[in-house]
Amino acid sequence: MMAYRYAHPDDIRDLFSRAMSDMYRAEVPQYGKLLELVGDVNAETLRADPALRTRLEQSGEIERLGVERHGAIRLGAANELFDIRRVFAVMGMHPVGYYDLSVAGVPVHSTAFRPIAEEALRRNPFRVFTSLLRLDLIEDLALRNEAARIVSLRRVFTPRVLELVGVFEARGRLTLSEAQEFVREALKTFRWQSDATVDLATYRRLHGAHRLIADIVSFKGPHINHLTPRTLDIDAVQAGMPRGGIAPKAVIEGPPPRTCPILLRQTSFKALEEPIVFKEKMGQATAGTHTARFGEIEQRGVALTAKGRRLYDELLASARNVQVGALGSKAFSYEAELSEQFRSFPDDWIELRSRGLAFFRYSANATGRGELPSTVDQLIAHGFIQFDPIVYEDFLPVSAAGIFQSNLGTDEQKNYSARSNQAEFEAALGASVYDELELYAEAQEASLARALKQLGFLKSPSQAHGLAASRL
Ligand code: OOG
Ligand code: NI
Repeated sequence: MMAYRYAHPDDIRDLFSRAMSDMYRAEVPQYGKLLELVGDVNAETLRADPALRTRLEQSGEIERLGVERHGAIRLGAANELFDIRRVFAVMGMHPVGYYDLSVAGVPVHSTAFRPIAEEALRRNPFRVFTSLLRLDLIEDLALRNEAARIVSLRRVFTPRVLELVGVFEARGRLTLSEAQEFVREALKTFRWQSDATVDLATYRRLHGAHRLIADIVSFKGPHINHLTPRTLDIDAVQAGMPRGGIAPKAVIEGPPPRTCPILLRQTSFKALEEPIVFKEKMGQATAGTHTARFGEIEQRGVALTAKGRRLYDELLASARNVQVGALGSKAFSYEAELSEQFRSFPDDWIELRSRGLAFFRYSANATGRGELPSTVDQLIAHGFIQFDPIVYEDFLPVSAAGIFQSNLGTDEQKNYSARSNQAEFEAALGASVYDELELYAEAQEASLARALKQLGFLKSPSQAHGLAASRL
């Protein structure tokens, strides 16, 4: 009998994210430049901060840093979202979180497909922010129906990739050669195709309703619109971008610079104006341009608990009373205001933990001294247990809206009054989304149980679980 070798989903994801990065580098040369800049800044940051290097080495984060990316796509119809979930599942990526962007004037709702298990995240944390157009937010009924009709006619997946997804679902895995073919075929969904499926007049009407609607509806597929590397020092990259001939957006989204990074800070460069060809009308194909694809970088910090997140949202909302124009007017006063507001957010790992604001990964430490004490706090104080920040693996809706907005190139603000509709999103998805806070809490508890067990402190993880719950 022939012996097959099978591909692990983590390996398929790794292969796919590298292939995607190569494709995007070829499509958007500025992305390649940005990767170089980020690589240089990361190397310099690690050189200048040996403590950070040690921490990243211990947590295994150092290996993932070089390959870490997130991308984003926008889908037009429920069946597309349903099938993309199946495609991502082959790569061990699952929907986490629900983001309602309509509150920020963007007519989509979204989730992030990403790995969930600690092992998988360490291997390659590739994530794709995936949005679904909310047709119900197109006010013009005729245009809404037209948009729905247009997207219903397209097929964004190749027949072969869906066949391979079927094989994966039936057999639970793919052989190595199937996996390679899967990556090649799946990539086609994300590529840039400059021939629009609509004529110029239709494009203009869609564009008039919202620029993003034109981007989603007018093309054959959901081209990847950015691919974001992770930097250890976003302020340095932001400062370095103009020197490399890249124009960044005015302000960095998210929290201000801090000693202990929290959540996520992001900045982007403006979308490219790209040549496209509209569908023929009366024998006449028209050339035009479309702006969709851009570049982004991010710096990730510790995941916050619900309590920490509430504080973050509150402080951010206060700072955002200073409205920054798309062209950067008032950028300085916004940054000053942001730093001022965030002075009340503890910037010290010990306090972040003791006040229950952030999630941490616990590990047993051989250097503890004396008798084993009986509470987690004492174990930490006596050096038996150490704690390290758990990286925030998700996204921030206010930041995402800021990124969307900056690429609209204007202060265009629409306010949709419709309520968020997670139930409808999940119905389209064909699954419920994971709750990111639960995932972080589980990772934290599991790490504590492991550490306690290693110290011989408790016999069973379930006892450790009780201790974790009662003493944290
Ligand atoms: C997605 C924007 C959200 C982020 O990093 O917050 C995003 C999009 O433009 O489609 O990628
Ligand atoms: Ni992004």
